[in-house]
Amino acid sequence: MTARRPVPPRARGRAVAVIGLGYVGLPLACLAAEKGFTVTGFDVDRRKISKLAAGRIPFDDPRLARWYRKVSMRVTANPADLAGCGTFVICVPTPVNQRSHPDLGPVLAATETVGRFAPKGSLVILESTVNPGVCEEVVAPALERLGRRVGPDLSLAHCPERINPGDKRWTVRNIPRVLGALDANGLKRAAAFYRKILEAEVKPMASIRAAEAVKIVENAFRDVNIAFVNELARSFDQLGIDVLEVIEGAKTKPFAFLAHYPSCGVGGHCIPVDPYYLIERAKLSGFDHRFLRLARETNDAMPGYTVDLLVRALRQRRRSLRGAKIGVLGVAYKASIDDVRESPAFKILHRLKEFGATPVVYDPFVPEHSTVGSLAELLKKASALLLVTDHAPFRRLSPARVKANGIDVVVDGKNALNAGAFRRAHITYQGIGR
Ligand code: SAJ
Repeated sequence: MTARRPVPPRARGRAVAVIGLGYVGLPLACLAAEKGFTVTGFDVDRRKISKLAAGRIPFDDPRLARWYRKVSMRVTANPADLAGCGTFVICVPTPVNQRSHPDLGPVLAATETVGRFAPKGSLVILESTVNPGVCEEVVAPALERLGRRVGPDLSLAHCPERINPGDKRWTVRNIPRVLGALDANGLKRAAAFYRKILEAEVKPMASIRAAEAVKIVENAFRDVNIAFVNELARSFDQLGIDVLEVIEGAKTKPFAFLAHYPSCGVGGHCIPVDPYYLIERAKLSGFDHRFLRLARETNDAMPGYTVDLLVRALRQRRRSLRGAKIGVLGVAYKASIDDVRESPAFKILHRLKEFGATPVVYDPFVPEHSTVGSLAELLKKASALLLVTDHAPFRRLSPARVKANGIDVVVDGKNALNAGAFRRAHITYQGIGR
Protein backbone atom coordinates (compact mmCIF):
# COMPACT_ATOMS: atom_id res chain seq x y z
CA MET A 1 0.00 0.00 0.00
CA THR A 2 1.66 3.30 -1.03
CA ALA A 3 0.49 6.86 -1.58
CA ARG A 4 0.11 7.78 -5.29
CA ARG A 5 0.16 10.88 -7.57
CA PRO A 6 -3.22 12.02 -9.06
CA VAL A 7 -4.17 9.86 -12.05
CA PRO A 8 -3.64 11.47 -15.51
CA PRO A 9 -6.92 11.71 -17.55
CA ARG A 10 -5.80 9.10 -20.12
CA ALA A 11 -5.52 6.49 -17.36
CA ARG A 12 -9.08 7.10 -16.11
CA GLY A 13 -10.32 3.85 -17.60
CA ARG A 14 -8.17 1.96 -15.13
CA ALA A 15 -8.73 4.38 -12.27
CA VAL A 16 -11.36 3.17 -9.81
CA ALA A 17 -12.66 5.02 -6.79
CA VAL A 18 -14.24 2.95 -4.00
CA ILE A 19 -16.46 5.08 -1.77
CA GLY A 20 -16.78 3.53 1.69
CA LEU A 21 -13.97 1.33 3.02
CA GLY A 22 -15.81 -1.06 5.33
CA TYR A 23 -16.57 -4.81 5.15
CA VAL A 24 -17.76 -4.37 1.57
CA GLY A 25 -15.62 -1.59 0.07
CA LEU A 26 -12.20 -2.55 1.39
CA PRO A 27 -12.18 -6.12 0.00
CA LEU A 28 -13.45 -4.77 -3.34
CA ALA A 29 -10.72 -2.11 -3.38
CA CYS A 30 -8.09 -4.77 -2.65
CA LEU A 31 -9.42 -7.02 -5.41
CA ALA A 32 -9.50 -4.20 -8.00
CA ALA A 33 -5.97 -3.17 -7.00
CA GLU A 34 -4.78 -6.78 -7.22
CA LYS A 35 -6.27 -7.03 -10.72
CA GLY A 36 -4.29 -4.02 -11.92
CA PHE A 37 -6.66 -1.11 -11.45
CA THR A 38 -5.41 2.18 -10.01
CA VAL A 39 -7.52 2.38 -6.87
CA THR A 40 -8.42 5.37 -4.75
CA GLY A 41 -10.22 4.40 -1.58
CA PHE A 42 -12.38 7.15 -0.08
CA ASP A 43 -14.07 7.30 3.30
CA VAL A 44 -15.55 10.16 5.31
CA ASP A 45 -14.16 8.64 8.52
CA ARG A 46 -10.76 10.29 8.91
CA ARG A 47 -9.77 7.92 11.73
CA LYS A 48 -10.38 4.99 9.39
CA ILE A 49 -8.32 6.68 6.65
CA SER A 50 -5.41 7.40 8.97
CA LYS A 51 -5.39 3.75 10.10
CA LEU A 52 -5.45 2.60 6.46
CA ALA A 53 -2.75 5.10 5.50
CA ALA A 54 -0.62 3.50 8.24
CA GLY A 55 -1.19 0.09 6.63
CA ARG A 56 -3.75 -1.16 9.19
CA ILE A 57 -7.42 -2.06 8.57
CA PRO A 58 -10.12 -0.60 10.86
CA PHE A 59 -11.77 -3.90 11.83
CA ASP A 60 -10.86 -7.41 12.94
CA ASP A 61 -10.19 -9.46 9.80
CA PRO A 62 -6.64 -10.90 9.72
CA ARG A 63 -6.95 -12.27 6.15
CA LEU A 64 -8.10 -8.91 4.81
CA ALA A 65 -5.37 -7.14 6.79
CA ARG A 66 -2.71 -9.30 5.11
CA TRP A 67 -4.26 -8.77 1.66
CA TYR A 68 -4.47 -5.00 2.17
CA ARG A 69 -0.79 -4.82 3.04
CA LYS A 70 0.08 -6.62 -0.19
CA VAL A 71 -1.78 -4.33 -2.64
CA SER A 72 -1.18 -0.77 -3.69
CA MET A 73 -3.90 1.86 -3.39
CA ARG A 74 -4.34 5.45 -2.34
CA VAL A 75 -6.66 6.13 0.58
CA THR A 76 -8.12 9.54 1.25
CA ALA A 77 -10.84 11.49 3.03
CA ASN A 78 -10.50 14.32 0.52
CA PRO A 79 -13.19 13.99 -2.20
CA ALA A 80 -11.15 16.12 -4.58
CA ASP A 81 -8.75 13.17 -4.85
CA LEU A 82 -11.49 11.33 -6.77
CA ALA A 83 -11.31 13.69 -9.74
CA GLY A 84 -8.89 11.50 -11.66
CA CYS A 85 -11.06 8.37 -11.56
CA GLY A 86 -13.34 6.98 -14.24
CA THR A 87 -15.26 4.30 -12.30
CA PHE A 88 -16.89 5.03 -8.94
CA VAL A 89 -18.15 2.20 -6.76
CA ILE A 90 -20.34 3.24 -3.82
CA CYS A 91 -20.14 0.80 -0.88
CA VAL A 92 -21.69 2.67 2.02
CA PRO A 93 -24.10 1.35 4.69
CA THR A 94 -27.85 1.32 4.19
CA PRO A 95 -29.15 1.15 7.78
CA VAL A 96 -32.62 1.73 9.16
CA ASN A 97 -33.55 4.40 11.69
CA GLN A 98 -35.20 3.95 15.11
CA ARG A 99 -38.59 3.45 13.40
CA SER A 100 -37.08 0.74 11.14
CA HIS A 101 -37.40 3.03 8.14
CA PRO A 102 -34.67 3.09 5.44
CA ASP A 103 -31.90 5.61 6.01
CA LEU A 104 -30.46 6.52 2.61
CA GLY A 105 -28.37 9.33 4.10
CA PRO A 106 -25.01 7.61 3.50
CA VAL A 107 -26.01 6.69 -0.09
CA LEU A 108 -27.11 10.26 -0.83
CA ALA A 109 -23.94 11.74 0.67
CA ALA A 110 -21.74 9.35 -1.31
CA THR A 111 -23.71 10.05 -4.49
CA GLU A 112 -23.25 13.79 -4.03
CA THR A 113 -19.52 13.34 -3.48
CA VAL A 114 -19.28 11.33 -6.68
CA GLY A 115 -21.53 13.74 -8.60
CA ARG A 116 -19.28 16.67 -7.65
CA PHE A 117 -16.06 15.02 -8.84
CA ALA A 118 -16.91 12.38 -11.43
CA PRO A 119 -15.72 13.54 -14.85
CA LYS A 120 -18.02 13.30 -17.91
CA GLY A 121 -18.22 9.74 -19.18
CA SER A 122 -17.75 8.14 -15.75
CA LEU A 123 -19.31 4.88 -14.66
CA VAL A 124 -21.04 5.00 -11.27
CA ILE A 125 -21.89 1.68 -9.59
CA LEU A 126 -23.94 1.37 -6.40
CA GLU A 127 -23.11 -1.79 -4.39
CA SER A 128 -25.00 -0.85 -1.26
CA THR A 129 -28.14 -2.90 -0.66
CA VAL A 130 -31.21 -0.85 -1.60
CA ASN A 131 -34.85 -1.48 -2.43
CA PRO A 132 -36.11 -1.51 -6.00
CA GLY A 133 -36.44 2.07 -7.21
CA VAL A 134 -33.62 3.73 -5.29
CA CYS A 135 -31.29 4.10 -8.30
CA GLU A 136 -33.99 5.65 -10.50
CA GLU A 137 -35.82 7.63 -7.81
CA VAL A 138 -32.98 8.75 -5.51
CA VAL A 139 -29.48 8.26 -6.95
CA ALA A 140 -30.08 9.42 -10.54
CA PRO A 141 -31.98 12.58 -9.48
CA ALA A 142 -29.19 13.39 -6.99
CA LEU A 143 -26.60 13.14 -9.77
CA GLU A 144 -28.77 15.19 -12.10
CA ARG A 145 -29.15 17.93 -9.48
CA LEU A 146 -25.36 18.22 -9.76
CA GLY A 147 -25.51 18.51 -13.54
CA ARG A 148 -24.63 14.88 -14.23
CA ARG A 149 -27.36 13.37 -16.42
CA VAL A 150 -27.45 9.58 -16.40
CA GLY A 151 -26.89 8.50 -19.99
CA PRO A 152 -25.39 11.60 -21.67
CA ASP A 153 -22.93 12.49 -18.89
CA LEU A 154 -22.37 9.26 -16.99
CA SER A 155 -23.60 5.67 -16.62
CA LEU A 156 -25.31 4.32 -13.50
CA ALA A 157 -25.33 0.62 -12.55
CA HIS A 158 -26.24 -1.43 -9.49
CA CYS A 159 -24.30 -4.52 -8.41
CA PRO A 160 -25.57 -5.50 -4.95
CA GLU A 161 -22.82 -6.57 -2.55
CA ARG A 162 -22.85 -10.14 -1.27
CA ILE A 163 -20.09 -10.05 1.32
CA ASN A 164 -20.55 -12.54 4.12
CA PRO A 165 -18.36 -11.27 6.99
CA GLY A 166 -16.09 -13.98 8.39
CA ASP A 167 -16.73 -16.40 5.50
CA LYS A 168 -13.47 -17.95 4.28
CA ARG A 169 -15.08 -20.02 1.49
CA TRP A 170 -17.16 -17.37 -0.26
CA THR A 171 -15.31 -14.10 -0.71
CA VAL A 172 -15.50 -10.96 -2.83
CA ARG A 173 -13.40 -12.80 -5.41
CA ASN A 174 -15.60 -15.86 -6.04
CA ILE A 175 -19.15 -14.89 -5.11
CA PRO A 176 -21.35 -14.64 -8.24
CA ARG A 177 -22.95 -11.25 -8.74
CA VAL A 178 -26.03 -9.78 -10.45
CA LEU A 179 -25.94 -6.49 -12.24
CA GLY A 180 -28.42 -3.93 -13.56
CA ALA A 181 -28.05 -0.50 -15.13
CA LEU A 182 -30.12 2.47 -16.18
CA ASP A 183 -28.53 2.55 -19.60
CA ALA A 184 -27.23 -0.14 -21.98
CA ASN A 185 -23.76 1.40 -22.05
CA GLY A 186 -23.67 1.33 -18.28
CA LEU A 187 -24.60 -2.36 -18.19
CA LYS A 188 -21.88 -3.21 -20.70
CA ARG A 189 -19.21 -1.19 -18.91
CA ALA A 190 -20.14 -2.45 -15.46
CA ALA A 191 -20.20 -6.06 -16.67
CA ALA A 192 -16.75 -5.56 -18.20
CA PHE A 193 -15.43 -4.10 -14.94
CA TYR A 194 -16.71 -6.95 -12.77
CA ARG A 195 -15.63 -9.61 -15.26
CA LYS A 196 -12.10 -8.19 -15.04
CA ILE A 197 -11.92 -8.44 -11.25
CA LEU A 198 -14.18 -11.34 -10.27
CA GLU A 199 -13.53 -15.06 -10.62
CA ALA A 200 -17.28 -15.76 -10.65
CA GLU A 201 -20.38 -15.38 -12.80
CA VAL A 202 -21.66 -11.84 -13.45
CA LYS A 203 -25.35 -12.06 -14.37
CA PRO A 204 -26.81 -9.01 -16.11
CA MET A 205 -30.46 -8.41 -15.15
CA ALA A 206 -33.14 -7.00 -17.45
CA SER A 207 -33.43 -3.86 -15.33
CA ILE A 208 -31.74 -2.03 -12.50
CA ARG A 209 -34.87 -2.59 -10.38
CA ALA A 210 -34.51 -6.33 -10.84
CA ALA A 211 -30.90 -6.12 -9.62
CA GLU A 212 -31.99 -4.07 -6.59
CA ALA A 213 -34.75 -6.62 -5.91
CA VAL A 214 -32.43 -9.66 -6.05
CA LYS A 215 -30.44 -8.72 -2.93
CA ILE A 216 -33.48 -7.73 -0.92
CA VAL A 217 -35.18 -11.00 -1.89
CA GLU A 218 -32.11 -13.05 -0.88
CA ASN A 219 -32.04 -11.54 2.57
CA ALA A 220 -35.79 -11.41 3.13
CA PHE A 221 -35.82 -15.11 2.18
CA ARG A 222 -33.31 -15.75 4.97
CA ASP A 223 -35.22 -13.62 7.50
CA VAL A 224 -38.48 -15.44 6.74
CA ASN A 225 -36.88 -18.86 7.06
CA ILE A 226 -35.25 -17.94 10.35
CA ALA A 227 -38.61 -16.65 11.60
CA PHE A 228 -40.17 -19.98 10.60
CA VAL A 229 -37.78 -22.00 12.77
CA ASN A 230 -37.98 -19.47 15.59
CA GLU A 231 -41.75 -19.96 15.66
CA LEU A 232 -41.25 -23.73 15.60
CA ALA A 233 -38.80 -23.43 18.50
CA ARG A 234 -41.32 -21.57 20.65
CA SER A 235 -43.99 -24.14 19.84
CA PHE A 236 -41.71 -27.12 20.45
CA ASP A 237 -40.54 -25.65 23.77
CA GLN A 238 -44.14 -26.21 24.88
CA LEU A 239 -44.40 -29.65 23.26
CA GLY A 240 -41.11 -30.97 24.66
CA ILE A 241 -39.71 -31.54 21.16
CA ASP A 242 -36.05 -30.80 20.32
CA VAL A 243 -36.33 -28.50 17.29
CA LEU A 244 -32.70 -29.15 16.27
CA GLU A 245 -33.39 -32.86 16.07
CA VAL A 246 -36.43 -32.17 13.90
CA ILE A 247 -34.42 -29.87 11.59
CA GLU A 248 -31.69 -32.52 11.27
CA GLY A 249 -34.43 -35.01 10.47
CA ALA A 250 -35.97 -32.75 7.83
CA LYS A 251 -32.49 -32.29 6.29
CA THR A 252 -32.45 -35.99 5.37
CA LYS A 253 -34.91 -35.04 2.64
CA PRO A 254 -32.48 -34.53 -0.29
CA PHE A 255 -34.55 -31.80 -1.94
CA ALA A 256 -36.85 -28.87 -1.19
CA PHE A 257 -35.73 -28.26 2.39
CA LEU A 258 -33.15 -25.64 3.41
CA ALA A 259 -32.16 -25.72 7.08
CA HIS A 260 -32.20 -22.58 9.19
CA TYR A 261 -31.73 -22.48 12.94
CA PRO A 262 -33.55 -20.80 15.83
CA SER A 263 -31.62 -18.40 18.00
CA CYS A 264 -31.84 -15.57 20.54
CA GLY A 265 -32.21 -13.09 17.69
CA VAL A 266 -31.30 -11.98 14.19
CA GLY A 267 -28.56 -9.36 14.05
CA GLY A 268 -26.24 -7.85 11.50
CA HIS A 269 -26.45 -5.07 8.98
CA CYS A 270 -28.25 -7.19 6.37
CA ILE A 271 -30.89 -9.69 7.43
CA PRO A 272 -32.84 -7.69 10.01
CA VAL A 273 -32.55 -4.51 7.95
CA ASP A 274 -33.02 -5.27 4.26
CA PRO A 275 -36.66 -6.45 4.43
CA TYR A 276 -37.67 -3.01 5.76
CA TYR A 277 -36.35 -1.40 2.57
CA LEU A 278 -38.85 -3.39 0.53
CA ILE A 279 -41.66 -3.15 3.12
CA GLU A 280 -41.47 0.66 3.21
CA ARG A 281 -41.07 1.17 -0.57
CA ALA A 282 -43.93 -1.24 -1.36
CA LYS A 283 -46.17 0.72 1.03
CA LEU A 284 -45.71 3.78 -1.22
CA SER A 285 -47.13 1.69 -4.07
CA GLY A 286 -50.03 0.55 -1.91
CA PHE A 287 -48.80 -2.97 -1.13
CA ASP A 288 -48.45 -4.32 2.44
CA HIS A 289 -45.79 -7.00 2.89
CA ARG A 290 -47.66 -8.60 5.81
CA PHE A 291 -45.58 -11.77 5.66
CA LEU A 292 -42.23 -9.92 5.73
CA ARG A 293 -43.50 -7.77 8.60
CA LEU A 294 -44.60 -10.83 10.55
CA ALA A 295 -41.17 -12.43 10.04
CA ARG A 296 -39.51 -9.28 11.38
CA GLU A 297 -41.85 -9.22 14.40
CA THR A 298 -41.17 -12.91 15.07
CA ASN A 299 -37.38 -12.51 14.94
CA ASP A 300 -37.41 -9.24 16.89
CA ALA A 301 -39.28 -11.03 19.71
CA MET A 302 -36.52 -13.64 20.19
CA PRO A 303 -34.25 -11.62 22.52
CA GLY A 304 -37.19 -11.09 24.90
CA TYR A 305 -38.22 -14.73 24.62
CA THR A 306 -34.67 -15.79 25.48
CA VAL A 307 -34.70 -13.76 28.68
CA ASP A 308 -38.12 -15.23 29.52
CA LEU A 309 -36.53 -18.69 29.18
CA LEU A 310 -33.88 -17.61 31.69
CA VAL A 311 -36.58 -16.41 34.10
CA ARG A 312 -38.28 -19.82 33.80
CA ALA A 313 -35.01 -21.72 34.26
CA LEU A 314 -34.10 -19.75 37.39
CA ARG A 315 -37.61 -20.25 38.76
CA GLN A 316 -37.02 -24.03 38.56
CA ARG A 317 -34.25 -23.37 41.10
CA ARG A 318 -36.51 -21.07 43.10
CA ARG A 319 -34.43 -18.08 42.09
CA SER A 320 -35.22 -14.88 40.22
CA LEU A 321 -33.31 -12.48 38.00
CA ARG A 322 -33.52 -9.68 40.55
CA GLY A 323 -30.02 -9.12 41.95
CA ALA A 324 -28.62 -12.06 39.98
CA LYS A 325 -25.25 -11.79 38.23
CA ILE A 326 -25.89 -13.18 34.74
CA GLY A 327 -22.89 -14.13 32.61
CA VAL A 328 -23.65 -12.94 29.07
CA LEU A 329 -21.45 -14.80 26.60
CA GLY A 330 -20.98 -12.71 23.47
CA VAL A 331 -22.14 -9.40 22.05
CA ALA A 332 -21.27 -9.72 18.32
CA TYR A 333 -24.20 -10.56 16.07
CA LYS A 334 -22.60 -13.80 14.91
CA ALA A 335 -19.61 -16.03 15.67
CA SER A 336 -15.95 -15.09 15.08
CA ILE A 337 -16.49 -11.45 14.12
CA ASP A 338 -16.42 -8.14 15.98
CA ASP A 339 -19.53 -6.61 14.37
CA VAL A 340 -22.29 -5.69 16.85
CA ARG A 341 -24.73 -3.97 14.46
CA GLU A 342 -28.34 -4.85 15.31
CA SER A 343 -27.00 -7.54 17.66
CA PRO A 344 -29.72 -9.19 19.82
CA ALA A 345 -27.27 -8.83 22.72
CA PHE A 346 -28.34 -5.22 23.26
CA LYS A 347 -32.04 -6.04 23.68
CA ILE A 348 -31.10 -8.93 25.97
CA LEU A 349 -28.87 -6.75 28.16
CA HIS A 350 -31.57 -4.09 28.36
CA ARG A 351 -34.19 -6.65 29.40
CA LEU A 352 -31.90 -8.25 32.00
CA LYS A 353 -31.42 -4.84 33.60
CA GLU A 354 -35.18 -4.22 33.47
CA PHE A 355 -35.57 -7.39 35.56
CA GLY A 356 -32.99 -6.08 38.07
CA ALA A 357 -30.20 -8.47 37.05
CA THR A 358 -26.54 -7.47 36.76
CA PRO A 359 -25.05 -8.62 33.43
CA VAL A 360 -21.41 -9.75 33.47
CA VAL A 361 -20.44 -9.46 29.79
CA TYR A 362 -17.55 -11.02 27.91
CA ASP A 363 -16.91 -11.11 24.15
CA PRO A 364 -13.31 -11.79 23.06
CA PHE A 365 -13.99 -9.97 19.75
CA VAL A 366 -15.72 -6.99 21.32
CA PRO A 367 -13.72 -5.80 24.36
CA GLU A 368 -15.39 -2.40 24.30
CA HIS A 369 -18.73 -3.96 25.27
CA SER A 370 -17.26 -6.48 27.74
CA THR A 371 -17.44 -5.78 31.47
CA VAL A 372 -14.78 -8.39 32.31
CA GLY A 373 -11.56 -9.26 30.57
CA SER A 374 -11.82 -13.02 30.34
CA LEU A 375 -14.18 -15.99 30.29
CA ALA A 376 -12.60 -17.21 33.54
CA GLU A 377 -13.46 -13.93 35.25
CA LEU A 378 -17.04 -14.08 33.95
CA LEU A 379 -17.49 -17.65 35.21
CA LYS A 380 -16.18 -16.66 38.63
CA LYS A 381 -18.66 -13.79 38.96
CA ALA A 382 -21.81 -15.21 37.37
CA SER A 383 -24.48 -17.40 38.98
CA ALA A 384 -26.13 -18.27 35.64
CA LEU A 385 -25.10 -18.07 31.98
CA LEU A 386 -26.82 -16.75 28.85
CA LEU A 387 -24.99 -17.58 25.61
CA VAL A 388 -25.73 -14.96 22.96
CA THR A 389 -22.94 -15.47 20.39
CA ASP A 390 -21.52 -18.88 19.51
CA HIS A 391 -17.85 -17.84 19.40
CA ALA A 392 -15.57 -20.92 19.47
CA PRO A 393 -14.35 -20.45 23.09
CA PHE A 394 -17.98 -20.52 24.24
CA ARG A 395 -18.81 -23.60 22.14
CA ARG A 396 -15.94 -25.38 23.94
CA LEU A 397 -17.34 -24.60 27.39
CA SER A 398 -17.71 -27.86 29.37
CA PRO A 399 -20.36 -28.66 31.99
CA ALA A 400 -17.53 -29.49 34.43
CA ARG A 401 -15.98 -26.04 34.08
CA VAL A 402 -19.37 -24.36 34.47
CA LYS A 403 -20.25 -26.46 37.51
CA ALA A 404 -16.81 -25.90 39.07
CA ASN A 405 -17.69 -22.21 39.16
CA GLY A 406 -20.94 -22.93 40.99
CA ILE A 407 -23.13 -22.13 37.97
CA ASP A 408 -26.25 -24.31 37.70
CA VAL A 409 -28.39 -22.53 35.08
CA VAL A 410 -27.44 -22.11 31.40
CA VAL A 411 -29.61 -20.62 28.63
CA ASP A 412 -28.06 -21.32 25.24
CA GLY A 413 -29.23 -18.63 22.80
CA LYS A 414 -27.50 -20.28 19.83
CA ASN A 415 -28.07 -23.95 20.71
CA ALA A 416 -24.27 -24.14 20.61
CA LEU A 417 -23.71 -26.37 23.64
CA ASN A 418 -24.23 -30.07 24.27
CA ALA A 419 -27.66 -30.07 25.93
CA GLY A 420 -27.44 -33.70 27.09
CA ALA A 421 -24.02 -33.27 28.69
CA PHE A 422 -25.13 -30.19 30.61
CA ARG A 423 -28.31 -31.85 31.79
CA ARG A 424 -26.44 -35.00 32.85
CA ALA A 425 -24.23 -32.71 34.97
CA HIS A 426 -27.44 -31.60 36.74
CA ILE A 427 -27.24 -28.11 35.24
CA THR A 428 -30.58 -26.59 34.26
CA TYR A 429 -29.97 -26.21 30.52
CA GLN A 430 -32.45 -24.40 28.27
CA GLY A 431 -31.86 -23.98 24.55
CA ILE A 432 -34.01 -22.22 21.96
CA GLY A 433 -36.53 -24.91 21.10
CA ARG A 434 -34.70 -27.66 22.96
N1 SAJ B 1 -29.24 -16.48 12.15
C1 SAJ B 1 -30.19 -17.28 12.78
N2 SAJ B 1 -30.52 -18.47 12.21
C2 SAJ B 1 -29.97 -18.89 11.03
C3 SAJ B 1 -29.02 -18.06 10.40
C4 SAJ B 1 -28.67 -16.86 10.98
O1 SAJ B 1 -30.71 -16.94 13.84
O2 SAJ B 1 -30.30 -19.99 10.57
C5 SAJ B 1 -28.90 -15.19 12.75
C6 SAJ B 1 -27.41 -15.05 13.04
O3 SAJ B 1 -27.11 -15.49 14.33
C7 SAJ B 1 -27.20 -13.54 12.90
C8 SAJ B 1 -28.23 -13.14 11.85
O4 SAJ B 1 -29.20 -14.20 11.80
O5 SAJ B 1 -27.48 -12.86 14.08
C9 SAJ B 1 -27.63 -12.95 10.46
O6 SAJ B 1 -26.87 -14.08 10.24
P1 SAJ B 1 -26.29 -14.39 8.76
O7 SAJ B 1 -25.63 -15.74 8.81
O8 SAJ B 1 -27.34 -14.20 7.76
O9 SAJ B 1 -25.10 -13.37 8.61
P2 SAJ B 1 -25.03 -11.98 7.87
O10 SAJ B 1 -25.91 -10.97 8.46
O11 SAJ B 1 -23.59 -11.67 7.80
O12 SAJ B 1 -25.62 -12.30 6.44
C10 SAJ B 1 -24.78 -12.40 5.35
C11 SAJ B 1 -25.65 -11.97 4.23
N3 SAJ B 1 -24.84 -11.70 3.10
C12 SAJ B 1 -25.16 -10.62 2.37
O13 SAJ B 1 -26.06 -9.88 2.64
C13 SAJ B 1 -24.27 -10.36 1.23
C14 SAJ B 1 -26.67 -13.04 3.89
O14 SAJ B 1 -27.26 -12.75 2.63
C15 SAJ B 1 -26.07 -14.40 3.82
O15 SAJ B 1 -27.11 -15.35 3.61
C16 SAJ B 1 -25.38 -14.71 5.13
O16 SAJ B 1 -24.33 -13.74 5.26
C17 SAJ B 1 -24.81 -16.11 5.13
O17 SAJ B 1 -25.31 -16.95 4.34
O18 SAJ B 1 -23.97 -16.37 5.96
